[in-house]
This record gives sequence, C-alpha cells and structure tokens, in this order.
Amino acid sequence: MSSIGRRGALAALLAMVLAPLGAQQSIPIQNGAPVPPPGLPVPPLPNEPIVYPTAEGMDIRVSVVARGLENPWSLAFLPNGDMLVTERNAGRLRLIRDGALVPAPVAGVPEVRGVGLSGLMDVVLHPRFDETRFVYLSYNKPFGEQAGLAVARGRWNGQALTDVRDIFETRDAGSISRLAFGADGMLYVTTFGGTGDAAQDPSSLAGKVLRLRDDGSVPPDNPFVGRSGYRPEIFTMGHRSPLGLALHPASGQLWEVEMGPNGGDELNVLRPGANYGWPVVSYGRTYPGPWQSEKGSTHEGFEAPLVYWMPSISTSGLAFYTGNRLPKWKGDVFVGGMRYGEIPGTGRLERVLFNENMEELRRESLLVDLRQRIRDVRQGPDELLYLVTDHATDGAVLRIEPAN
Ligand SMILES: [Ca+2]
Repeated sequence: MSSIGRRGALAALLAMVLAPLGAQQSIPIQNGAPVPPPGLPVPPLPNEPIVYPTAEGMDIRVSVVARGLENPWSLAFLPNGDMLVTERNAGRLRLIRDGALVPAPVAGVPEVRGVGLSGLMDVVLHPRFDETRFVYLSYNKPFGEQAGLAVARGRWNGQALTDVRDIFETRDAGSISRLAFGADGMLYVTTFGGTGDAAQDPSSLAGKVLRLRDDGSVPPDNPFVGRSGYRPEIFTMGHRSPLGLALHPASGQLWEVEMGPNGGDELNVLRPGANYGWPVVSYGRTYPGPWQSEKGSTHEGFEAPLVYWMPSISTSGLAFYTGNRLPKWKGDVFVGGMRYGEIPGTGRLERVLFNENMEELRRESLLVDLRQRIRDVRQGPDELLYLVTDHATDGAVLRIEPAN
C-alpha cells in the first residue's frame, strides 16, 4: 500500500472511531451532575381504585387513602390503625384518623430546617408504645444557617405530642435519616454520607447507622465503644444515602437500603461494626459518568450488598411483608423507587422474593404506570401495604389490598 493509501486508510479508520464521539450530544452539567431531562409526565392520581395483575397471579387494588400532602416522607401506624405522616419541607406531622386526613397538623413538632431534601424525616413509635406513648422524629435541626440532624422524642396524648425534647443531635450530618427499633430494643438512626470521605471517617457521624438507647444515650455494648478515634454511637459505617431501615421478622437483623449515585443502589444486611464501602467501594457510576470506585464493586474488608440495582431505582423505604391478606407476597421485601435510570417520572414499587438462604429469586416492578416517587412503604396493622409518594403538590398515602 502506498503511503498516501495508508494515510487514507488511517484517516478512514480515525473517522470511523471519531464519528460516533463527534455525534454524541453534550449534556449540561450543574453542581457536578447532569441536568436531569424533563422525564415522563406524572399523571394525576386517580380518584377511583385501580386493579392490577401481578407476577404471582394475585390481583391487587390500589387506592388513595390521603392526598394533597406536601412532600410526605414517612408513615407510622398507631395501634388503632390511625397514621402519622411527616411532611418534609413544611416540617409538619399529619394525622390520618379513621381513614381521613385531619386538616390541622399535629402540635408539638420541633422547628425544622426544611430546605431542599432536608426537613422533617422519619417517624417511629417506641416498641412499648402502649406503655410509654413515645413517638420519635428524625429531622434537620437548624444550627444558625447550617442544618444538623436531631432525633426528638415526645409523648402522644391522642392528638398532639407533649414533653418533646431532642434525645440526640449532631452537626456532622444534615439531610436524610431513617429510624428503626431493633429486636434488642435499641433505636437505630441512619445518617447521610454525602460525596466526601466522611462515611469512612470513624470520628464523624456522617454516613453511619447509629445505635442508641431509647433515651438517646450510648449503649456500652456498641461495636466501637472504647476504641480510639471512633465515635461510640456507630453501629455500621460506609453508607451513602441510607433511606430505608427495617427489622427482618425472622432473623432479627436490621436491613437497610441506600441510594447509590448513578447506579449502585443497595440492599444491605447490617452487622455490628461492619463497613459498607461508600465512597471507596460501590457498584455505581458518579453522576458525570466515570465509575465511582477505584477498588471495584466489592472488596475485601467491605460488606457486599445482598441486592443491588443497576441502573438505580432511587431506593427509599423498606418493608418486609409478613401478613396473610396478600398471601402471594408473604415474606417478600418491598422497596420504594423514586426514579429509574436517572429519568424523572419513573417511580415504582419494587418487590424482591428471596429463598430461605436470603438469596434473590425474583424481582418485580409494581405500579410503574402511576409514575409516583415512592418514598416509603410500610405494612399496616390490617396486614395491607401502604405507600407514601413524595410529590410537592399532591403527595399521597396509597393502600394496596387484594382485589378479590
Ligand atoms: Ca456499599
């Protein structure tokens, strides 16, 4: 081949290699992340119940229990079936009594810093609520212009919270937090890990699951008590955005879901003292595209997730279904999803079926056509499933029951 011919062949080869790159659209980046597309329009929630077929051959009926909520975030059931619902930015606690939303918010909630994804977060009842009447709230507490994280405890008097006080606070973490009581009667508190290295820093409370007594004090048998450089509140570390926390009904272990960045949402089983990897080990990509982790998706010394999502479903909320009214789902794990593959308007409810060894067998996406941002999922005392949808103008509580 002549040198001109060779150059021509090289140019053609270069053109083939470069053409697809040159044709690639450029995506605007803001604050280090691609600006999301408009996404799919979210249709208004229907007034009438909807019946869906599901993969296990069980038809379900989905209906709206309450709507018009402002970014509702979490749901707790009182023993009589009434519900307490948090509204994030407004910092309101709402009561659904006898199936109807009470117009006035519940009194006694502390002032929150309700900016962006911050505000009033989780609400849980004390495990011996009948005796103590204690309700716990996690929220972003204002420290001047900064937001910290606090857990408040108050007594439910039937219509309001009284004797409310903070039993825990930190300036290490703002933003999201879930609460759950363990089988050991301890209160577990999740904190936001963010993008820096704080989740791997044992002297910081960011990116951790904390283990506290019901009065906020540190139990002496926590895994890092007495260890130099470690905060004694820490139960597990290396978490990014732990948005779901629930007690496994059989094993008594706490399970946790956390949102990855662009991919790499995780379902983890929490073990005392373990490190779950963020930000050094992850299945996800960073928002602009490169892989998050230099160490790979799993690495010695870091706990691997039981389940991961790639692409992300933006996990939030976690529940084990233990009831009998939805028999084909007994024992299954339910995880809320707020958007799929970084596309707004693609929320869903995810069901994961495990075998007895907690190995995943099946995964089903439910309620996809509703396109709601499912922020929380809970089982009610009536053995039905309840969802909280995180929308600013028509956030809702939905109920799933058998269709026949
Ligand atoms: Ca992890």
